[in-house]
Amino acid sequence: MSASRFVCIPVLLFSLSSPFCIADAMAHSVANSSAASMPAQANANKADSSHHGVRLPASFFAGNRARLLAELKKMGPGTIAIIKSMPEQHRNGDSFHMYRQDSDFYYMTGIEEAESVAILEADSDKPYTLLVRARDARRERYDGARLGVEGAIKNGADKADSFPAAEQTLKSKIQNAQRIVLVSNFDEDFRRKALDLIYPFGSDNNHSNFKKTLIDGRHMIAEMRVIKQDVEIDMLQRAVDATAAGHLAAMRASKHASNEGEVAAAFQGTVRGLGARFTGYDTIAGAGGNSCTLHYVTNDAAIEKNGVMLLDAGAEVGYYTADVTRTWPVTGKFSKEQKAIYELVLKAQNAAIALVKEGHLHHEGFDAAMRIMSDGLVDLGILKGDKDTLYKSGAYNRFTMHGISHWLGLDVHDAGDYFMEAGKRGGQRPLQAGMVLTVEPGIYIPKDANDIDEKWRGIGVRIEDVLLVTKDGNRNMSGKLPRTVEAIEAAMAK
Ligand SMILES: [Mn+2]
Repeated sequence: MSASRFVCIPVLLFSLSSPFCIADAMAHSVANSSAASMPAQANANKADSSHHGVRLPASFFAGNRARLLAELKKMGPGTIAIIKSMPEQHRNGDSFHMYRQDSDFYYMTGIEEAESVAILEADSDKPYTLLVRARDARRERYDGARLGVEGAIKNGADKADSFPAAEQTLKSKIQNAQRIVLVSNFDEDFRRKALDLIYPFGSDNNHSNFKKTLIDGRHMIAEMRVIKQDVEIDMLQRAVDATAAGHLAAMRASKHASNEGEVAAAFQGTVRGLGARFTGYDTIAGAGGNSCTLHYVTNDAAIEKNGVMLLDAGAEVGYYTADVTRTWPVTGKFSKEQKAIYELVLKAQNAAIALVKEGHLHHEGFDAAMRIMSDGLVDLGILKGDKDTLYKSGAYNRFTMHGISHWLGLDVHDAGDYFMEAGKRGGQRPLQAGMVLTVEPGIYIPKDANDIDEKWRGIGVRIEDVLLVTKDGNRNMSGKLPRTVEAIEAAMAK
């Protein structure tokens, strides 16, 4: 998915289960399988490519808590962290969106249940308290089993309480703390409640409550998440492999499909069958002119038979999401104009990928890609004038639109800074081994670009791969999925 300019950089620069713990059973399947070497082909042996129910091991979550606790200890005595789960989201009427845990909460706990609160106390030798929903036999017959206090302890908590009694636990932990690090990404009601407990409204004789320090902990966890651990990289590879199988299925389905929905369904059905309970973001399957709408997700228009198909879609496996885009001709054979645009985007992408190396800055790939696409658009006659002048003016941005890279992990636009010096923006962060990022340049000539030769209109091309920064360069985690004109035409001919 393309990051908006706003998210990543101004100056047009960057960018673009079961509720119960099955950790033990699944930990070994993650540890024992070399996910990286799994075949990505749609026709791969089902047993080899299935990711149903995979989970990170309990040691991963315990390790993350230990790292955060070490940070809390450095902040001084009486420091605690409070981390809140994702609230349930209404869809309509009495229907809810399928529940998906908050990424920060998951990273710290591995707990998938709603209405959960994790408390970490730096000064305690039993630092991890989990507050959970009470067991409820009737509700559990409807919605499935709940952890309860016993399940919370089994999942690594030192202490646990269930609501409503847990309200008092939360209150006393806050009362006894001097410094509270709060992480409540999306639960505004809880944030307000915590604030009321930390700084009670009204009078306080000795004002002792008002000496407490409240710290927003989101940035602390974000920085932990930027460098991926080996088990996370394995999980991301699983997500990418399922995604690659989905893209191949979609490419082949598009040859006989009459509607974009059939192409999106081929992707979604394939990855769901391989164990992806969710996609990491809404699938973008735009045919013809819809390829030029960056976040086109309605996917229900008729397919133009001689047009391109742009599919930007990523399976989420074990909470980690892929983010891959391919663009192909639905006929299976690129037209002259489609090929010209495609090869220009590919050249830009290859140049940017070559700059994904330790020590290089995040924005270098963007600069290289934009120069290539700007000059290439002049060569094709789409931009007219002097190459240097046009590049400096940013005229290409009308067709390239977005940044070309973002972090990837638990979130499609994953947590973490792109700039490291206060006041500086624009992707100055040096790349480090263990970072995972996308590289995704695109060129889009919309149908209403009436000043552009008609033969180019309605062609939108984005090519997006998932890159792991390694000690000696990078690994294209989605590199097995056809990417060149020849490889795509060959894959569609099968
Ligand atoms: Mn993306």
